[in-house]
Amino acid sequence: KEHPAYELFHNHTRSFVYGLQPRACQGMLDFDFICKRENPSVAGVIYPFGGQFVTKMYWGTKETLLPVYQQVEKAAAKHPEVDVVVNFASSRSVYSSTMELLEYPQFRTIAIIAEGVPERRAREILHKAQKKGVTIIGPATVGGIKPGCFKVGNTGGMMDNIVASKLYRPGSVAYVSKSGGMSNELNNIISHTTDGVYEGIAIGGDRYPGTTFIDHILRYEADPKCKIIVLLGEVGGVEEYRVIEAVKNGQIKKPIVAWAIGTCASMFKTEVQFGHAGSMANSDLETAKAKNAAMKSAGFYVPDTFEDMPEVLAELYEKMVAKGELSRISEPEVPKIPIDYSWAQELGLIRKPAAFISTISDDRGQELLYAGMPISEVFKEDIGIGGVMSLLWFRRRLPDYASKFLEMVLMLTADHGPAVSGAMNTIITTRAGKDLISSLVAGLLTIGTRFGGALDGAATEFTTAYDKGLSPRQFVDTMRKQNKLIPGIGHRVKSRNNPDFRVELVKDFVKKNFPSTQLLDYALAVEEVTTSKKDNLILNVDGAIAVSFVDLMRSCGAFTVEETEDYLKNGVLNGLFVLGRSIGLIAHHLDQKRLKTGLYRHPWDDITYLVGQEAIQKKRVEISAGDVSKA
Ligand code: Q5B
Repeated sequence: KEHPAYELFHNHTRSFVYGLQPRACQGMLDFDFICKRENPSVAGVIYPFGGQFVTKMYWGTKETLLPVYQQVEKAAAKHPEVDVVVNFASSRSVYSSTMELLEYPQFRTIAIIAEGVPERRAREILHKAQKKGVTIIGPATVGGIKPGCFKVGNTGGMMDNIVASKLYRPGSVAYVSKSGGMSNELNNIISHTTDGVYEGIAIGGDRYPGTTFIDHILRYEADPKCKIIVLLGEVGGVEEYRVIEAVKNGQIKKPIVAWAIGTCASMFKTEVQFGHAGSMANSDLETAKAKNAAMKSAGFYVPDTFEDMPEVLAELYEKMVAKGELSRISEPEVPKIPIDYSWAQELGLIRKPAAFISTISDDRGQELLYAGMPISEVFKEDIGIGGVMSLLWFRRRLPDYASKFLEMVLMLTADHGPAVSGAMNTIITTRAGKDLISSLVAGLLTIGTRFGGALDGAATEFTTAYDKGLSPRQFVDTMRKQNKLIPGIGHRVKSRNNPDFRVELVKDFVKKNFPSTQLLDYALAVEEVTTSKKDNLILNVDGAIAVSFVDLMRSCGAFTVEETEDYLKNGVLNGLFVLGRSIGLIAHHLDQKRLKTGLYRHPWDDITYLVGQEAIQKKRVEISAGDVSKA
């Protein structure tokens, strides 16, 4: 359908958004949705710098995809119905992108949002646009809005604002202003004093806007659906006089309510540059005061102050209704605003059970918190890695000796040479060419009930026996009867004669610092029994740490009995070995890398091959049984 030239936007207008501006796109689609448009006003995004092909948006509450084009040519060819481009290109690239857009005759309106476009560039754009008959809105603008039809980019602000100003349906009052912020003010005033906004354009505050007041007011004059025009001018420039001229020569007959902002400029001793690049009076004619006076004498409805504008507008509207020049419209149902989940949550409108709960750390605020303790405090108080472990593992500060013990455990278990199971696995994995994490994990996965992972078992068995009142001998016998090895007892190389100094250090520290050492004493008494059988059945490093830790939890006053049981059940003690030994395993990985060792292959002579032995044995039995056929 052909649309008259005065109609820049209608409820089938289709546009491209130039630049990746998901919020603006979403705002436009939300506006379309509450206006009950049949199709979205944004046909696609043009973004020359990405390889993205679609961007996800909402249409109402459903998700939809917007195509992203890298070339204008492709976008234009794919969507010949698009005649509006909202150009979000930066001030650096807006010139080249707009000049390129102007090469495509299908684009009839281009809104340029960028601020700081060099004036010479703006004039070149304007020159070319005029030659091609293209309407430019901007630069340095939010754009404009046509209620019920189309919204340029971020015009109108948030959706609740748009609904409050009834911009989801057309009224009869069309306005033109320079500032986007002030156009929000006008939306509000017009919606409260008349039947609402028919169209609003913010031409931008630069000295050389692509279109000026008169361009839009002439369109409004030609458009029969616009009944009242509002002009919000300002100090600087002479564009208001062109409107005055058009009123005087009869080109514009519709009533204009007008005000030029900046009347306070006369209060200053020197000439004042207001917010916009063009808002400075270079002569008396350009002052807001002179403009207001000239507009008033030309028959515009000019209030005494801007604050009086709503009253003047309301009076005019009521008068026109009374005269039958305007009829009141029946209000459609206020549309429900699709509201983003995160925004609704921020407003406290919705609640949802969280899928995850965390009670140990929080990175949402300004400062990271460990169990409520700001990270800066962690360092100020120099709580060390033991202090950090007590916060994160146990959600509380433990006494200093407890933090020290945690650190001691990490230091003692950090490594036990390359020959132990975990280190071997890490080394072999590294030599197979794997990365640090894979090599570390290969080593860690070796930790189990026999190697390094006997702490939890030791804590459980020793504690249960102790709490049951079993004597060390009874405990050892019970375990033997059950055919169970005692976790925490025994070592492949350490023995009574070759004591493990790590265990000696633990014993020494615990005896000196812990309020109670009942479990450790009990375990040492068990060791007396087991070593009497075999020299290497000592209380090993896993066992010594485990029983000492139970002593700590039971006697330091920071844990209840239930908490102690829960932590032990949940495997905290093996966690100590895993954490400590990670240090060593990483060291072995780095060591092998440093040495540039090659792929490891185990020597044949270190493996006993029994392949085929069973089959030969079976044959021998058959032959001796007389089955000659099988011989
Ligand atoms: N017998 C550690 O065994 C080892 C007995 C036992 C009662 C026991 C063994 C064991 C429990 C698990 C444990 C942690 C496999 C060890 C660690 C970290 C490490 C490692 C490193 C590091 C050693 C000989 C005779 C048999 C057995 C009896 C053995 N253990 N009786 N309770 N616990 N311990 N693991 O020397 O009558 O002859 O049949 O499983 O606590 O992993 O440095 O290498 O920092 O990396 O091979 O320190 O004790 O002894 O199995 O030949 O048994 O003693 O029943 O009796 P062995 P076996 P019998 S610390």
